Amino acid sequence: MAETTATGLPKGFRGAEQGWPELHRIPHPPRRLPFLGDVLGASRRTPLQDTLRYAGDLGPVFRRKAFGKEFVFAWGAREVADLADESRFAKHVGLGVANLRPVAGDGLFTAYNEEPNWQLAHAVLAPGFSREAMAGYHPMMLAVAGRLTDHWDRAVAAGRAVDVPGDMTKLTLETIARTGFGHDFGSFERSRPHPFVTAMVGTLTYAQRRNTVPAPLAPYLLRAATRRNAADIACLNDTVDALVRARRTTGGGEGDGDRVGDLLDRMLATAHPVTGERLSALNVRRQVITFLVAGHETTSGALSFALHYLSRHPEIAARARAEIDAVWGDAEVPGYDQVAKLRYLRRVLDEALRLWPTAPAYAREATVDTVLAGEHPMRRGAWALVLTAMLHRDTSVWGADVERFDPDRFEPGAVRGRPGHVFKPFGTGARACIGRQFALHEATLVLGLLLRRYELVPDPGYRLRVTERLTLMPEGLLLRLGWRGVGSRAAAR
Ligand code: MNH
Repeated sequence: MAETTATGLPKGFRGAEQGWPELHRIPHPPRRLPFLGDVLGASRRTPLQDTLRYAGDLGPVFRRKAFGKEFVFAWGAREVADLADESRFAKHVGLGVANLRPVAGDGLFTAYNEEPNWQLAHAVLAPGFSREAMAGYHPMMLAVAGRLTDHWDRAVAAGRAVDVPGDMTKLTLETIARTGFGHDFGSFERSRPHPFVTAMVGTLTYAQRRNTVPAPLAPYLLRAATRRNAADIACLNDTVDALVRARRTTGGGEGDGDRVGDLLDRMLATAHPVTGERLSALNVRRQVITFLVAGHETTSGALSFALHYLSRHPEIAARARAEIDAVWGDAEVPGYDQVAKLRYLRRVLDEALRLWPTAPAYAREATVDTVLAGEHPMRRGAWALVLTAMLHRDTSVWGADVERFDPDRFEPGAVRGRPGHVFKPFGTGARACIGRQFALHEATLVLGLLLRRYELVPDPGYRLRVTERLTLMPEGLLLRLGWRGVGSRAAAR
C-alpha cells in the first residue's frame, strides 16, 4: 500500500468504479462524453471552483469522471459527519496529496495511515504544538509581524497599495521558518521571492496539474513541467539539507538563545517516548519540507481572505477594533494570553475559513465494508473527497444566505445550535491539522496588529477572484492603507 509508482501515485491508484458497488445510483453531471467524461466546461486552472458549480445541482454525494477515472465527492452535512466516524473511515492519501509524495514522502501530511513514520513523527512533534510551546513561539511571531508592519508603514508613507497575498505569504513563511527551524528567508528584504518559495509554488502547481492530466499521458503532456519539477524538488532538498546541517554543527539556531526547543530540535533530538526510536535523516528532511509548505500557504490564504472581507465590511472591522482596543489597551505589544481573548476577531477568521477553507478538500476512505450515510454501499478501500467549501455552504445547516459574510454565525449559541462536523477547515480525526492552534494564534495576532494600526481601503473595482494551487488564495488583492485614527499609531508601537 505504501508503495508508489514511478509517477508518484500510489500503486493500484484507481477511480471509484471498484469500490462503490452501486455507483450508478450516484448522480453525475449531464452531457457526459464517451471516454473523456465530464470535461465540458471544465477548467484546468480552477478545478475546485468548477466542481463546486456542479455540487449544488447534483446533491450531497455526486461523481465526476475525467479521463476514464471516476471520483466521488461528498459535501452534505449528514454524509460528512458520517465520514468523520473514525471506526469506519480514515484519511485517504489520494489525488493532490498523493501527487506530493515525491516532494514530502512519508512526512506527516503525505504519509499513509499505516506507515510507521506517521506514528513516530506525530508522537515526536505533537508536543511542539502544546500551549507551552506556542507561548514560546509568540515573541518570534511578534518579531516577524513587526517586519510586516515596517513594510506596510513604508507603503502608507509612500501612498502605495499593498499586495495582500504576497505580503501574507512572506509573513507566514518567515513565521514558520523562524519558530520551527530558527531560519530566516529574508522575505521582506527581497524584491523577488526566495528561490525556496518559487520552487515550492512550482511543486504545488505541478501536483495540481497532475490531477487534470491522465496518468499515462503525463510523461508526454507534462514533459517540460516534469523536468522543472525535478529541479524544484532538488532546490527544496538542498535548502532544507543546508538548514539541518547548520543546526547539527552549531547545535543551535542562530545562537540567539531564546529558542526553547523548536520543531527542528525536536526532530533531531527527541526519541519516541515508548520505543526510544528517532526520526531518520531522510525523514527529517521530509518533515522540514512538509512544515515549511503546510505551515504557511494555508495560513497566508486565511489571512488574505479575512483582510479582504474586513476591508469590505467597515462595520465588522469597527467591532473587531473595539474589541482589540478593549482587550489590548495601551500595551505596546499583546501578550500571549491577550490573543485568544479576541473572541470576535476569531469569529471573523472562522467566517473567512467557512467561505474559503484554504485547504478546500480532504479525502476519506472506508476501512471496512460499510454504507455511507445509510445509502451508498462502499467496499473497504473505497474513498470520497469531502468538499469543505461546499459543506460550509450547506443551506440546511447554515441557512439560506450562505454567501453572506457574517462572523456572528460563530457566536457560541449559534455554534451549539448546529450539528457537529459542519465546519471542517482543518480536516478531521487522527490526521486532522496538527498546526491548527499555531495557525489560529498567528492569524488572530496579525489581524489584531493590522486592524489596530491601519485603515483598510478596498479598491472599489476589485471583485474577488480565487486562484487554486491545491490551496486557495485571493488573486490580485491590493489594499490601500491609512493610519488609523489619532493616538492609535502611538499605541501600536
Ligand atoms: Mn494544516 C493537515 C488545513 C495550517 C501542518 N491541515 C491539515 C489538513 C487540513 C489542514 C484540512 C488535513 C488534510 C487531510 O486530511 O488530508 N492547515 C490547514 C489550514 C491551515 C493550516 C486551513 C491554516 C489556516 N497546518 C497549518 C500550519 C501547520 C500545518 C500552520 C504547521 C505549523 N497540517 C499540517 C500538518 C498536517 C496538516 C503537518 C498533517 C497532519 C497529519 O496527517 O498528521
